[in-house]
Formats: sequence, structure tokens, C-alpha cells
Amino acid sequence: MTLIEKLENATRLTYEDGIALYDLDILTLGKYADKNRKERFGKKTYYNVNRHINPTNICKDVCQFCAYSASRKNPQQYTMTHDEIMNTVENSCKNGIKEVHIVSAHNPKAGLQWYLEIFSKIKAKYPHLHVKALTAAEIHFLSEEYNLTHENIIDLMIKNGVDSMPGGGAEIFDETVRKKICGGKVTSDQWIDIHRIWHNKGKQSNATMLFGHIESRADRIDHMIRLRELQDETNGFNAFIPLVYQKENNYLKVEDFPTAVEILKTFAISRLILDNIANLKAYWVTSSIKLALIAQEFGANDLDGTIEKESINSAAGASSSNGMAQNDFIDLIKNSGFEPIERDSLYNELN
Ligand code: V47
Repeated sequence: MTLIEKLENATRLTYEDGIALYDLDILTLGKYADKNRKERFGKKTYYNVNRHINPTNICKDVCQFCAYSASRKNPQQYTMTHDEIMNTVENSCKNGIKEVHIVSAHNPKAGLQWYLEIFSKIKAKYPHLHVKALTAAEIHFLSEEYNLTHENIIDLMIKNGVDSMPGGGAEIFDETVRKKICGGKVTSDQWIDIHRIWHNKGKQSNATMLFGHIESRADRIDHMIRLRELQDETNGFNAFIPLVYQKENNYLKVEDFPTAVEILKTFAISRLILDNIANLKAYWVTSSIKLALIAQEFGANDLDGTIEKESINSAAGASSSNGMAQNDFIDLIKNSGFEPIERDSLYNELN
């Protein structure tokens, strides 16, 4: 069967097919990705009203792509107190947030209790707020620091009120590239195994892929296939989120950045390869809102949310530090020909 025949029949695509997809022209790829998206979601585009909180930027690891953690390039260290975090949540609740997305650096001084009490305090005061917190990278850091297993940490997260896991820390699974960009932190196999344990507890999570740096197209396809294999096993991933690499204030030397065409092709290919992950999120923070709106025609059915404040990607050059107003978000989706639907964190439709 030719590649086009496979696309016509929605046959599952192999690793080799994935690489060959990049040689198709963008409009052909867009046609099949859009067909798939429209069959599942029509013109609906999901967003949620959320708040990102990044409670500390002190990190024991040094990822070459990261501009957020305190270092020579960013000497402004901070660790929020629980009171500061609770005030932030209180203010955001007045804006109608449904989710807090809490991701931190790997701070050896903060203590396991400091991490866990963030969740238990929020949950005690706002039981209906969805707490999405701790990436697999943070779970691995905490397990090493406190001599506990990944499962021990996961059980503590659940006990303290974490509802779902964000998809961060996946970066690129290929071991050679991973060693160069973030050697020393959670390995690819550990990242996958942590999500497997989480899913086996009946919980859901997301998966990211950081692209547009030193990885190859083949590395991206390999990353997607490894996620697809876990999803076949557990069905615990809600969304796949390709993150476009931001280049400012970090240590990674990158010469060639992906063009808009390469980014849109990557969205379309994600939609086609990941036939078992329903939602494809165009995270406007890293793709820019303009490209995220276009990505709706290349397979994306979710634009993440209002965010309110964002520190990780904005430190590396993204213009996302103050999030986006909900009305602006809705208007942008409508004006691009799609139907904005507010969702909760587990993709139930709200409005
Ligand atoms: O894991 C760090 C990435 C991630 C840079 O699960 C960078 O719903 C681009 O995972 N350029 C954290 N990216 C953000 C994240 C996320 C975001 C939105 C939604 C969800 C979700 C998850 O940010 C890190 C890393 O891959 N990152 N530095 C950079 N220079």
C-alpha cells in the first residue's frame, strides 16, 4: 500500500511512514490531518481557563534549553511561600479558573513536604479546582532526593490532591539527543514508566515533545511512536503537545530554527501518527498565537488556556508572560472560523 493509500484508508502508520510524511507537501499533509480532526471534533476547538504557577526556579539539574532555572544566565532565584501560592490561587479563582497547572524546578532545598503541601492546601480550600501538577522529571527528582520509588511519590501526590499530571519533561526521547540537551535528568524509559504507573492508578496525563532544536525529523517520529505504544497499553494520555523550542537566554547552540511550514507539518504528522491520542494541543505560548490558530487547520483541536502568568517559556523568549484574556481567546478562535468550547482538564465540554 502506498503512503497516500494508507492516509486515505486511515491505516496505522509506521516509523518509516512517519519519516516519509515529512516529504509530502504541506497542503497534502494538512488535508489528511484536517480530515481526521474534523471527523473527531468538527469545528470545535477546546480551551480551558487555567492558571500556571511555577513555585520555584532553583534547580539541581542543568538542561541546555532551559532559561527558567536560576543560573549564571538568570541569577534571580526565588521560591514562593505557601501563603504566596495560596494568594495567587485565590486571585485566579476570582477570574473563574478551573485548573491550576503547577510545575517547578528541581529544588533540593525546598523539601518534599513543601511540594506536597502546595497541593493539599489548595485542595482543602478549593476542592473543585483541578490540580495538574508535577512532571515526570519532578517525580524522578523527588524520588532520588528522598530515596523513594516513583510509585511512592505518585501515591503521595494522589493522597495530597493532585488530579492529573502535565506532560512536561519528555523533551526528546532519543537517548543521544537527550544526553546532549538534558543529560542527568529523568531518562526516556523512566519518563514513560512514571506515566505508566500514573495511568495504572486510573489517572490521566499529557505528553509533550520539545522540537526545533538539535533533533532530527526521525527523532520526532521515534518520540511519537514510543508515546503511541504506551497509549496502546494504558489509554491514559489526554493530549499530545508539541512544544516549539524558544532560543533566548539558554546554553543550547542551535543554528537552524524550524520554519512555520516545518512546525505545521509536525502538527499534522502528530495528528496522523498518534491515532490513539484524541487531543492535539497547539500550545500558543511556544508556537505563537498566530501559528496556533493556523494549526487548527493542521490537526490541532486544543489551544490550551488563558494561563494568566507563564515563566518557563517566556524566560526563553516566548511572549506569554501575562497569559491571555478569556474574551480575546474566544474571539480569536471564532474569527479564525472555529467554534471555541471551554473544557475542563479531562476534556469534558463545559460551554
Ligand atoms: O518540559 C523548557 C519546555 C516544558 C524551553 O501538560 C521549553 O498541559 C521551549 O510541559 N523552549 C514545560 N520549551 C511546559 C509543559 C507544558 C506546557 C503547557 C501545557 C502542558 C500540559 C505542559 O517547557 C518543559 C520543557 O520541555 N521548555 N524550556 C524552551 N527554551
